[in-house]
Amino acid sequence: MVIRESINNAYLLIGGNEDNRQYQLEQARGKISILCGEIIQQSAVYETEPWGKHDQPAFLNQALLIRTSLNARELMSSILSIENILGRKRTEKYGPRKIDIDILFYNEEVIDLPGLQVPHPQLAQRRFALEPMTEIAPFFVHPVLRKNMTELLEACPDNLEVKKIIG
Ligand code: PH2
Ligand code: MG
Ligand code: MG
Repeated sequence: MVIRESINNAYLLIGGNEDNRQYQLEQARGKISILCGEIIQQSAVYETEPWGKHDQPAFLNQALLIRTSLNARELMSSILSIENILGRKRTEKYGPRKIDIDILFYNEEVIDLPGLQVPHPQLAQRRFALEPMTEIAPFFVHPVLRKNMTELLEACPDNLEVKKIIG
């Protein structure tokens, strides 16, 4: 019997603003590639002004495209365990964190379950997510909003600073 694993594309956004931010992202990429799936594409790392709660350090953010045989729930639970392994403490909403891994898109699927909403419901309001997404997938169309990343970025009302880190 031949069992074929399904292949799925997921766009993730990783980020954090505590301790050594580059090191946390590096650790996250390592664990993601082992526990979730191969990283096919990655954006530059961006330093981004904190969104939602201003009195905290700037974040680093990066978008990834992974190829995964996990379904969306399995992917979410692997992500939660990676966040735990990397020492994420869940405290205040929008507050500081060592590492956050969000599923932005899972194929072109629309998923609305407790604790698992895909596409990420606030993507269009967040320049810190749209800039890195536009870098790696400018023509990827949002399955609900029916606009691509370039169009969403152009229309994004968020003007918090997002700058590419060189080197
Ligand atoms: N994540 C948040 C809240 N605010 N701001 C930036 N710049 N980057 C983030 O990743 C971020 C945030 C909650 O998940
Ligand atoms: Mg988040
Ligand atoms: Mg999260």
